Amino acid sequence: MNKKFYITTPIYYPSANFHIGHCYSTIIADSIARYKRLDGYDTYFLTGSDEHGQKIAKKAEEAGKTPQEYVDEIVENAKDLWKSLGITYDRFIRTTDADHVEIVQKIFEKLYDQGDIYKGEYKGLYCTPCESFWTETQAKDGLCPDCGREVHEVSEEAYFLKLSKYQKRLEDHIESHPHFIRPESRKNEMLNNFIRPGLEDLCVSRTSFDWGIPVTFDKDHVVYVWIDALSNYITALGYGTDNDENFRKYWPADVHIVGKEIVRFHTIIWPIILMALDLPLPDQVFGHGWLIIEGNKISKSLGNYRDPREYIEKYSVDAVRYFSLREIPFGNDGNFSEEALVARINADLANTWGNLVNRTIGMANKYFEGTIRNRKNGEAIDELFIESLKTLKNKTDEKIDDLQISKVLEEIFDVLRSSNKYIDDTTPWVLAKDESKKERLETVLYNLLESIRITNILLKPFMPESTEKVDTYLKTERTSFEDAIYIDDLIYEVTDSPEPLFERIQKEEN
Ligand code: ME8
Repeated sequence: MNKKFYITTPIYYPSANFHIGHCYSTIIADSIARYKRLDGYDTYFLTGSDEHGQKIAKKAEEAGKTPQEYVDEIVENAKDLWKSLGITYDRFIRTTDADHVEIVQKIFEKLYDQGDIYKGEYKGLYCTPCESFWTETQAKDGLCPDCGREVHEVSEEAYFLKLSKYQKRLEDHIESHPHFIRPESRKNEMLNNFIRPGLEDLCVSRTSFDWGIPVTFDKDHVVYVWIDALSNYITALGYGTDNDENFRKYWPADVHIVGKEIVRFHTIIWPIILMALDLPLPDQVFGHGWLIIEGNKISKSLGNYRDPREYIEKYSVDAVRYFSLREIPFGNDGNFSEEALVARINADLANTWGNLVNRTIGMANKYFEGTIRNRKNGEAIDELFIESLKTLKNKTDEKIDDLQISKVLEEIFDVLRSSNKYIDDTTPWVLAKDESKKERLETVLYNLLESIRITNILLKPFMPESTEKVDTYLKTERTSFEDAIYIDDLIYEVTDSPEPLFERIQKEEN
């Protein structure tokens, strides 16, 4: 049986249309899912929307809609966005889906029945835009540490989850599973800033609004945010239902991809809910950094962004995907700007990849009418080059498993760059002038086509549209992941009319 791979993104709040920050996490998760799928893993990729809560109810009211109407529209828009980005999710879970609601209610009941949830009184500081509760020390000067806006004091009857009971077990788990929280810096932050100082029990129900999943045994309460939201990772797979085949197959998750601000919830609350349910913990939670625009996090509450479709329409889906995957070392914060996007397109996609593909196919047509065989007229310079093709897949596998996404692309683009250098060093146009060098020339072009074929296979998860184009240029059938090896006896009959793979983008006149 194939090995399984289960990857998730956060489920985003449909309080406004999704922006390039949401695209960032989703493109990365999609690319990893595609890579694993192509590499033979039985893969499940989950994304979705986190639809309940006071903030969404308020937004709906402002818009003169019911909460359900409001989120329906945003979710439709999000699904359309994911389609235009080529996102290949297996399920888009909505926390308003009937199966999710039913199982969250069961989970809540179970935790209550076994004494992990109890009734008490909640007093605290609350940031409405962020839907976060804070302690006095966290909300310095009465301001939300995430968005900087004012928090206000609230007090109401509420149910609580006993985080404290599981503190020691959680600490042991994190210490004995060094990859559970990544990157390393976030692991230390969780341990030192949150877990070791002592976990306070968590408020898991509210009575001050009703846009949420009702608590079955106490009708004034709705389940408050995290039990509802985090459970999506198992309810989506049919946990707790008769139809739990996916759950048995895919759980525990191999990786939850999340932004750094919600690592805390995924590495403290989520594992504790799972421990209380007696379920295995996810293998890894990766907290990535933020895309920053002009010094600020791109965010729905700040509204400092444009519709991502504008960039897709202007520069192509693969350009947006490539930029998201390549520009920022995964884990760090990084700037998003149109200028940086254009610089990436020009330097990597047009000048390096596109140029190699179009130059090589042009020469194959010019010197051999498009048909290239390996004449095995090798020279010393070929050895290192061919070696780099042979070892590329091992390197990308390793980097994918380590979730170093930008490094995967760096490895592939290193080979593309050295392929261009191989052209400059072997000077095919000089070989072409000498009839006795014809076999050497054909061998050089063969090696270049092998480089284009192998890199193209490995680029498929990241840039599905352009790699499909290159397949039609090369017209080879050896395009599966298993074929990402140097093969020495193919016969290429390449297209005689390749469009430029990527056009260089000229600076816009102001
Ligand atoms: O937190 N840069 O939803 P949310 C990079 N519903 N990533 C960004 C980003 C940015 N500027 N802005 C958003 C929630 N993201 C909860 C999650 S999960 C069980 C519940 C991405 O709509 C990033 O993945 O606020 C971040 O964690 C997520 O969107 C937050 O989305």
